[in-house]
Amino acid sequence: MVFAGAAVQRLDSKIDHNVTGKVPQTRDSSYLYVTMSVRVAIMGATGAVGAELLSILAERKFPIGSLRLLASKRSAGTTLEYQGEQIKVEELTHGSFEGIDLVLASAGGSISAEFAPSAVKAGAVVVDNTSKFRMTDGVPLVIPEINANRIKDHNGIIANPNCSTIIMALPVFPLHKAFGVKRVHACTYQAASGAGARAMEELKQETAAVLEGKPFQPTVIPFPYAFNVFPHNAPWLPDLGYNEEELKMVKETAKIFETDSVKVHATCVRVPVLRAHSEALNVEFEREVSVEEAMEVLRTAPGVRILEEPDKNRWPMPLDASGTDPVLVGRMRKDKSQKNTLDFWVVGDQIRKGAALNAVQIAEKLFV
Ligand code: NAP
Ligand code: 2RA
Repeated sequence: MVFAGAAVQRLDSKIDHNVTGKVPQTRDSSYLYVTMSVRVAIMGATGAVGAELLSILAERKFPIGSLRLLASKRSAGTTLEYQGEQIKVEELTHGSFEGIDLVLASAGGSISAEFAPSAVKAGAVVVDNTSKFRMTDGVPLVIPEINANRIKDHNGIIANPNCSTIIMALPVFPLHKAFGVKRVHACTYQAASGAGARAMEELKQETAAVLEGKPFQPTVIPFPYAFNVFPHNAPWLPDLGYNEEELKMVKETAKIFETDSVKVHATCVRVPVLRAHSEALNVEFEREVSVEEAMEVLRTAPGVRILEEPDKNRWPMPLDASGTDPVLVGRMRKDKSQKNTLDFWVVGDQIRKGAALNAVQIAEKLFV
């Protein structure tokens, strides 16, 4: 009790931006106060995921002992607010990780490739939001509600799955455990924010320009985006016929579920929504499963919330999920074209559960 009070006092006190020395690794309760102070660095702090990491760390009262905000040279010297304090953004360098316990990385795959090894060398654990290490052997790919047990296998890096994978896997995994899933066919409806903060801004500006009848030259998204949809802008892989976003859903699901028996096929599409991805999931089971049985499982599935008012034809929408934690599920029905198959609709805030929240949940398992 006394130690919990000390931790609260510590959280409420000024952030020490220059903490040195190592956090004791012991879990002895006499060290609780110190152990709960984690020296955190955010790589990509000025981005869409970075901003959400800051909110979620504060919201969930993550026990921060010091906080270092890292971004490119472009942002160095600007400030970001954390719990009422203005913190200066620093340029990311290989020396940025001295005295850091936890790195939350969201500056892009090539940046993680270059800098995560330096962070690990400096003694930090990296929770990586990029795709760089997701399929690397020895790097756990974790959705805490599904495979938190894998966190302990890390060698310094733990990967966050792709947002579309997380949003699909959260409801599908408990259904798989209960009834055995043979195949998932996913069609995604992905928001602009999945392509970063600049894509969100561009969609707003382009929409305004189109409404005003003005010409608009996009610089982030390579297609007309306002009032349009297009197959996901991730690189197209002609030999496979998939794009990289679709392939991530296929491969990452197998790694997280630890089986190749659940076949995944995906068509990923970008829609002019600012935030939160939607997915239509068509799920074939090993046996006949009723809507009632499946909904019963999902009612208690961690990280999942059923949201529907069938009498009003009202189902989950991106605006329902935006800024919230759970993956919303609704509109489940039998697929009458194929036996043992249910079809349903899921929506999740991909910057939160698809990225920042999932990363902070992993960090909580490591440090709190
Ligand atoms: P974003 O909004 O474009 O932000 C990118 C961040 O990376 C910015 O802070 C940027 O800093 C920083 N950065 C870029 N180049 C850098 C460099 N050379 N050195 C240091 N920092 C650099 O992108 P995001 O949407 O947050 O995504 C970040 C990562 O998370 C990506 O790998 C993405 O695939 C992954 N992810 C995103 C989502 C999502 O929903 N957005 C979901 C899951 C995973 P400056 O401001 O200085 O340029
Ligand atoms: C998207 N894969 O394009 C990204 C988010 N991680 O939505």
